[in-house]
Amino acid sequence: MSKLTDAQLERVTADFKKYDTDQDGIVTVKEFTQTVEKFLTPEDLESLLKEVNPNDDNEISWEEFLDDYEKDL
Ligand SMILES: [Ca+2]
Ligand SMILES: [Ca+2]
Repeated sequence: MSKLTDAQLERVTADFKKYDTDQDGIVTVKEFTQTVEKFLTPEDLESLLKEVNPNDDNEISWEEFLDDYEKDL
């Protein structure tokens, strides 16, 4: 499934943990928004959320996060 190198996997894992501010293994849309909103316009935030949370539930799962990372390589 994953074509990432160990170094890439390490980086994406660290990123995911950074967004998971309460460290429960799931990045909620709220956690993600709180982390990135200061860097983004509302429009950019909305389109980014569509990319990382394509099924539009309240969570960005590890699979969704990884998929998006692989797409952006
Ligand atoms: Ca969390
Ligand atoms: Ca989702």
